[in-house]
Amino acid sequence: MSERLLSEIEALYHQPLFDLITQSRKVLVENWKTSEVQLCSLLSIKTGGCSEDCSYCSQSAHHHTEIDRKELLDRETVMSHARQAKADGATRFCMGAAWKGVKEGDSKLDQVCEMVADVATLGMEVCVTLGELTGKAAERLKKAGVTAYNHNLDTSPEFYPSIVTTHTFEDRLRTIRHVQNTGMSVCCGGIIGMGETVTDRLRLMQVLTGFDPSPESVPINCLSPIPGTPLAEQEPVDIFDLVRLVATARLLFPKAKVRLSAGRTRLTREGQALCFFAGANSIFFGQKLLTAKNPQVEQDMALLEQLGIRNHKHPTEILKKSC
Ligand code: SAM
Ligand code: DTB
Ligand code: SF4
Repeated sequence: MSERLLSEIEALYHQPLFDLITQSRKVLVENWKTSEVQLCSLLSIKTGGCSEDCSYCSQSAHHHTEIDRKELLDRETVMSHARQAKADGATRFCMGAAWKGVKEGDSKLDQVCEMVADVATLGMEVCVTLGELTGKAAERLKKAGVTAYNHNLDTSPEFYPSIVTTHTFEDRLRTIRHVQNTGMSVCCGGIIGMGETVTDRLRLMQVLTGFDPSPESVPINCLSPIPGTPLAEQEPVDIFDLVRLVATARLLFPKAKVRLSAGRTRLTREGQALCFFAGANSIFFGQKLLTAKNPQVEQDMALLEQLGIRNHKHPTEILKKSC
């Protein structure tokens, strides 16, 4: 797939807001059930002590943050979280580890593969985010049952060196290519509110339009400012900037799940409703993300109910119906 022109993406993004969301709504309606969003559950399977210096992240060993470091969870603990997530309605279970990455031959990769195989028996989509992968590590994860690998580019190639210096944008792209080569789906998006410009946000979108295949999901995170990180004092993102980006992502990636990810605690109910109207069709639910707060489950359920939005059908329910 060749990248869309930046000028085309800018023209979409900068049109009058109601014209933009009228278009993005149409694309959402044509491709998705607008009365459903996917509920995803997130679990940090290894927390803190990461060698990388990502300036937004609570888990970097370069910053002095107040998180409880935790070594890799055991299989049983992960499985009990996954069972609970399924019982709570999640159709996707995402496991995240604070690692620079994993290689074949690492015992930690063997352990994650066992967790993945366990969770896959529950019939949920299984997503992992473990940092850099070699081609062989990606193959092992695919064989173990991973359905999607999350590896965000986070921002534009130009702004990336201002937020991370221990690895490069090109390193991130290499991992994504390894994942694509296995046939695993790619979940790739970014963070807004780190001090980047609108052009940086749209350059990220532009890079994503060059992916072949197109990303299966595009998480849009609003920075969750973490005390002790260099970005602790960043101002919240303007809601209309977020809505514009969600709508633009919907137009560029009609078949992707556009996931309203971190930072929802700083959004109003009305703001979130507008994001769903404009094209978002997935959220992380549960009271914690990896380390940061997420809205209370009851609040999320009440909001979805008020909007008349249901959970995506569980994959096993769809199977039962078609048998
Ligand atoms: N270590 C792996 C990696 O870097 O890909 C996986 C875990 S990392 C925490 C996953 C993603 O969470 C990051 O790429 C970033 O997009 C998002 N993230 C981390 N901290 C965040 C924060 N404070 N606010 C918003 N998003 C954040
Ligand atoms: C993604 O794009 N957002 C999620 C998931 N993929 C792994 C992570 C959000 C992390 C927010 C900060 C924290 O919890 O520490
Ligand atoms: Fe480590 Fe990932 Fe956090 Fe960067 S975003 S510091 S790689 S856990």
